[in-house]
Amino acid sequence: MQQKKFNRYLVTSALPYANGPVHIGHLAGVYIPSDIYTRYLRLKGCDVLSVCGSDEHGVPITIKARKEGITPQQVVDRYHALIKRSFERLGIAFDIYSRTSSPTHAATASDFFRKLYDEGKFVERTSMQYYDEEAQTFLADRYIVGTCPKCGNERAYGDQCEKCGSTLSPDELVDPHSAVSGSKPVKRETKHWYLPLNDYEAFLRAWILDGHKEWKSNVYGQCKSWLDGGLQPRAVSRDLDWGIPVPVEGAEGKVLYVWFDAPIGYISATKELTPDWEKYWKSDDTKLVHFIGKDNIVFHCIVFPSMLKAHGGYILPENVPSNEFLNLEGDKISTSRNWAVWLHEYLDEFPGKEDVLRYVLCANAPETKDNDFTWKDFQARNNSELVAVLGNFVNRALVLTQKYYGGEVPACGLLTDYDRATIAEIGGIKASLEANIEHYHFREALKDAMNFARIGNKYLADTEPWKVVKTDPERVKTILNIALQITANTAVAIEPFMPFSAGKIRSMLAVDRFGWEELGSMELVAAGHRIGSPALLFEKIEDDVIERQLAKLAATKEANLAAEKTQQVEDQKDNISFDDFQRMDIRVSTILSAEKVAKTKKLLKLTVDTGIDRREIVSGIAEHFTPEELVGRQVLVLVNLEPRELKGTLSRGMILMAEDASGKLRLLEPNEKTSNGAVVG
Ligand code: B3M
Ligand code: ZN
Repeated sequence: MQQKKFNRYLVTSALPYANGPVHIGHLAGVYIPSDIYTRYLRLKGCDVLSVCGSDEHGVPITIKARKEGITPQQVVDRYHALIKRSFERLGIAFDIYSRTSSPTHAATASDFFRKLYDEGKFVERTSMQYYDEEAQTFLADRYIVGTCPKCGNERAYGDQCEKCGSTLSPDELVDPHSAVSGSKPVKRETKHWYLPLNDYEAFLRAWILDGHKEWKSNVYGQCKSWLDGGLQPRAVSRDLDWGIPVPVEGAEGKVLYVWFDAPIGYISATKELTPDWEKYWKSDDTKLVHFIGKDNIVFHCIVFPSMLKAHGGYILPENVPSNEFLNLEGDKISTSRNWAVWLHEYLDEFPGKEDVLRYVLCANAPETKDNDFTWKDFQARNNSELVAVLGNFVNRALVLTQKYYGGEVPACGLLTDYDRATIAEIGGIKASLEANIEHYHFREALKDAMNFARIGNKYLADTEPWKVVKTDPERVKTILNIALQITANTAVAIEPFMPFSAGKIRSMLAVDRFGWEELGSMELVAAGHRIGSPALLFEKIEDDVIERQLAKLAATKEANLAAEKTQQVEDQKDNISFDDFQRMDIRVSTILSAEKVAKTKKLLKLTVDTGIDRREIVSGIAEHFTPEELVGRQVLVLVNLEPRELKGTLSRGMILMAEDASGKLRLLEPNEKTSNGAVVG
């Protein structure tokens, strides 16, 4: 197929929700691939803009605000700043990192909606939605909680049960109630505007299924199944008080659906970046590429293109090279369960190792299938690839040049066949490296970039200049000249992937910049040029560093387990009258003796002083308490419970216990020594 000629590039990266920090899954899925691609285009001198920003609307942000008792604006202000700073620290070089709470975005998204509205591109529909009469607000699905019909989880949401993963609708919940006020919601009629995606099916089929067969199979396949499943009209407004107000009369209390407004954020960010924004968004010699995670494919390949088509005048994405998901230590990364390696924490705990994370997340990227990040692999790749190959090669080339020639690049003399073979190998990498980047195969591209150092490392090991220098110093000049040219090539090749290390190599070579077009040349550093002082690019990561990270995750897992167990609270029982309660006779008592009941796992036989008398009580607590730990304890006893014969003992009463959702039992003891027989009321 004839390759289309593009004169400029517009690279967008999915706008991270500003309701939490960025983690390694976001980086591996979206931001590192996007940054590699953008840096590469810039190095080649292309006209490229890279836009991103915080996605600051939507229900998750309002839930976070409610949970913390702050405003949504305070939530997004906190996380927008944290995310923006974290990206900067990791060297993710967007041309702009904006935010969808910006005035430019509000105007852009409103105008976009208004144009579609005025041109009758929406379908208006009324539907019955859940409404909280106490809080006087419509409830988004996530704001309705109840019992999951599939697994009985009593804290399932109206859109999803986080326990069994089922996708739900509020009507499926048993005993639905409002997460805002706790009251039982009622159904109330509400009007919304829908984009009739079904009207764009033919266009999408032609554009994607016929026109973009080259898209990654995971993306193409998902689009095909959406299209084969038949597209439905999709609501583009919501009953929420946080978001961009729907810009039409009679729409009080309604905002643009977050997935309508967010992609327009790419356009508003470009507007904020340059007055020439239309050249990028409206000329069909612009190559528009969206970098996203797989859960955003439908919005970037079906919904947003349909919006752009409906609006008219905009180009469509040339490619949407979505990655799959990255897991952590074999488990799904989860913000709510704090199961993540947070970027800002990594940057604080591993100062100077920004490129190590960039390298590992690229080398391990979930490009075609979900992949797993482990700290052991992080350590192994750092130690055996970055330290032992890249760092070792560069350091030897520079240190030997310092040692033998006082830092002056020696002239290259006669070449051996091995030299020529090595130079040819070096010259052959560029084509593969470029092709892999341009086809979004960044893992393979990184291997190509690392091949410069691999070949250099082997060249020095094979030619052993430290030995040959004693017998043939002229030969060593050629060897080190070649090694320095390979070092310079390495700096060029790794720049898109590891910009910090590329910069360090350039400064150690005392060269400000290399042009991408020079990649493969063996004359990047001229004979006689004086290099700078060598320093190690990477340092070994020891086991204890990894152990600390694994311990941190273990503590998180422990905390999650405890939280899960105590999270489910028994529902309140039906009310009883005061008289009912008065009929119970509960006394403070002391356990005088305790023993296991033979042939049972759960039963203990206790002798108890109730202040009224001494009596035997059989209690099913043997799996929670040893006899020893009970003797002498004061407990509360329901003394007027009908006596029962249990395993040969007449049990007269019940020891009162507290049992949490995990089934853990706890004694209820008076807060100080109390006389037996004291009445509990
Ligand atoms: N805020 C990211 C997500 O789904 C979403 C991307 C918007 S890109 C326009 O995690
Ligand atoms: Zn469930």
